[in-house]
Amino acid sequence: MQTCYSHIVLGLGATGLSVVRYLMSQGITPLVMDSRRTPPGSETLAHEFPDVELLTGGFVCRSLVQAKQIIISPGIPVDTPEIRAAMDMGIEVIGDVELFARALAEKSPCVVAITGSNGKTTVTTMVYEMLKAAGKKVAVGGNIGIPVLDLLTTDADIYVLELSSFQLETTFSLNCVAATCLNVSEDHMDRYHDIHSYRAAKLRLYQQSRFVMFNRDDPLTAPDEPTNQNTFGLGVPEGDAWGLVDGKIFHGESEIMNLHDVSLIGSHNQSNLLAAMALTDACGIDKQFMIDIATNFSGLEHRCEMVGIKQGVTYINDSKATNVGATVAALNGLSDHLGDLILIAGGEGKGADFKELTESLNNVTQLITFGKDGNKIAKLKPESIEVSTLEEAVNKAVEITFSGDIVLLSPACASTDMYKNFMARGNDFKQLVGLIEDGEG
Ligand code: UMA
Ligand code: ADP
Repeated sequence: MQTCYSHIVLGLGATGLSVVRYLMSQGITPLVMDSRRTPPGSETLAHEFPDVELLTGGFVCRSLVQAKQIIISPGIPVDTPEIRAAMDMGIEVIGDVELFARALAEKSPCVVAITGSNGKTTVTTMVYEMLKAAGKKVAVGGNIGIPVLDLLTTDADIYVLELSSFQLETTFSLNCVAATCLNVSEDHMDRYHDIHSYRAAKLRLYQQSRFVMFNRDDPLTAPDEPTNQNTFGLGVPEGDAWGLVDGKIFHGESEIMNLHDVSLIGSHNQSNLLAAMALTDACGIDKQFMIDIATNFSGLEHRCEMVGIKQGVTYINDSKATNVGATVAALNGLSDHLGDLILIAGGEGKGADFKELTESLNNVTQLITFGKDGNKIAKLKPESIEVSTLEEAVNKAVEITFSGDIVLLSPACASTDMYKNFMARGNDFKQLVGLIEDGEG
């Protein structure tokens, strides 16, 4: 006879493993299911918890409908028929972030949460660094790569979480000190009906925060209902808002610092910095700690990262640009450049409509595309070059560039058609650039 399980963990990636660990620490033995034949966490599960049952290759409806609670990983759409069927029967379906929220329910608010289509990891990292510099016991996790439940074993007073729309879909009771949605532009259109349902998933965060910071330059980030809110944006701030005046960062009428002293480059990063400062200000830290981090933090790997100069040509790795909005930001940031700009783009488009790229492609001298949806991007610019691999793309770029030019890898697509993840794609690019002969420019 088959055992009935009260808790079922769906998905055995990083999240599923963290959920199993958490439940086991609470004395609950769950059943685990994954639709993949060999989920990435199966070996670890067998090693750490040999008694936990794992079913692979699909979701077993009969078990799902007998459970009390289903904890679903972010990579699995809630709309999957087996999960819908369980929900229709009144079975509770939540994500790991909701379990985390419930574990903290007795505590006073101690979460700062960041969502948005682009800039989440950059802002999350800056907020973490600012709070740490101010002497707080701080832990960072979420979509950035560390499942939130794994943070509960750390000794932290405050948690800084990067949250994706996938995670927010199944989160109901976070109690944040402060939260933001940095921006909303099309992404994950293979999972959402349209940008409105994607936005709605992200903005669920606002109902779960005491204080909301939104981006006044992006109306899609504004809360639908007025709440305890403030704004950041690149224009002159009104009232208590955050913004820029004559090349300086201002909070209301008080000057914080000169943009010349900020290490990050690009106007999108100025927006990110304003958001990070506004969020940490809501945690009550001294402004000097924000200024110190703004002065020293020069950005993360794979995000408009300068790789090197070969034969006078500058190579930039923006492999983390997995959607159109990120590539637009990179191209806008390079619009003042005098030499030719070669863009390498393409990959898994996730159902995106690439038309939004068209205007920014005016800054591009030569477009080279590769990967599954490369041809869709190639159609947006006459005389684009279509190749099959990143190696061919780099070789082509070397052939056509001269000293003073820039070659930018900013794919506007996910990497999963050809690589394990965006980091593998970025590392491949860096390796290929490393192989280019370095002569006089
Ligand atoms: N999958 C199946 N069947 C299953 C379970 C998963 O096919 O039964 C597939 C999913 O479609 C997905 C992949 O497996 O393509 C991974 O899914 P997962 O939910 O097991 O992923 P985890 O390893 O738990 O990692 C997740 C986040 N992944 C996703 O949301 C897809 C990680 O964000 C996050 O760092 C981690 O939890 C810790 O919180 C990654 C991501 O790509 C970086 N996020 C998307 C993005 O940033 O655009 C939202
Ligand atoms: P996320 O975690 O949301 O993917 P990252 O900080 O990792 O954000 O940056 C991802 C990509 O988006 C990079 O290509 C980066 O240059 C770009 N980017 C960062 N901040 C912004 C922003 N505010 N607007 C548009 N693009 C951005």
